Amino acid sequence: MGKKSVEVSVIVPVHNEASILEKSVKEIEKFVRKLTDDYELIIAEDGSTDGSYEIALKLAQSNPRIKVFHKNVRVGKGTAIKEASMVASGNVVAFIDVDLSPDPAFLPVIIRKAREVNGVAVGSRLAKGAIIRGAKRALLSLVYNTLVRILFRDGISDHQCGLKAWVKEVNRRIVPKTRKSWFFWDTELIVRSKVEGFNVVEVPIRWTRKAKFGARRSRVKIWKDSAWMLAGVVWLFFRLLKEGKLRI
Ligand SMILES: Nc1nc2c(ncn2[C@@H]2O[C@H](COP(=O)(O)OP(=O)(O)O)[C@@H](O)[C@H]2O)c(=O)[nH]1
Ligand SMILES: [Mg+2]
Repeated sequence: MGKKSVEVSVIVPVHNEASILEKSVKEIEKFVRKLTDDYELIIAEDGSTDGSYEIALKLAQSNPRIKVFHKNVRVGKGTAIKEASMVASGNVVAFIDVDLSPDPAFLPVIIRKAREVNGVAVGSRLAKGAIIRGAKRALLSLVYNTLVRILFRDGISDHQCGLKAWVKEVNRRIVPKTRKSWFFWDTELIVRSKVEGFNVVEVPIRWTRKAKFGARRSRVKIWKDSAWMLAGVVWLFFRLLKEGKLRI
């Protein structure tokens, strides 16, 4: 059953984002169209209790390029993106956080880069000009990224940025292998792509400290999610050793 492919699939992960969803999607589309008209935009929404799903459906009705991937129960950002990727038909698949903390002007940049290196392009906030959030998260993030870089030698300084893109081959070969969800998923995608021999490159992006569409609370629970991410790192390390993909 051949599925007609599009140039670009853009996934937007959403959990309780009713106040910004519509504005954000319009903004994202504006930047995708700078690249191509042959796109699909997949709103990957789960577990929202604020009407985000209904807004997503309304958007999809008004534009056949918009699709909705919905679950009643919250499954986490990672699983949402993974499962949306598996139904995406783009030659390049990208995702961007709906709060547009990553400047959407970099969406075309990141997509072009993934295509250019025929692998994964990872937005980076640690580059010059980027702004990082509050001190506590900045520190945790530094520790986390350093740990991952030492263990997996992937050369990536920011694993958690909400703007990434990868080519179809990565989508076919690596995405289905990912097992971990929530906020660790990105790291697993990067590390697995790298150990399988794909190019993974960082692209410096602009990051706004405040969510662009009005201050809103982060969906990240800092201690709980950090603990999960750390557990994820340990899990992935032993998992890759067992798979014979990592040498120590
Ligand atoms: N589908 C889905 N999206 C989520 C979930 N948790 C967070 N997100 C989305 O992931 C993105 C990043 O979340 P955010 O709260 O901005 O994280 P932060 O910027 O790292 O503080 C946003 O687009 C959220 O709506 C989830 O459980 N499911
Ligand atoms: Mg955010």
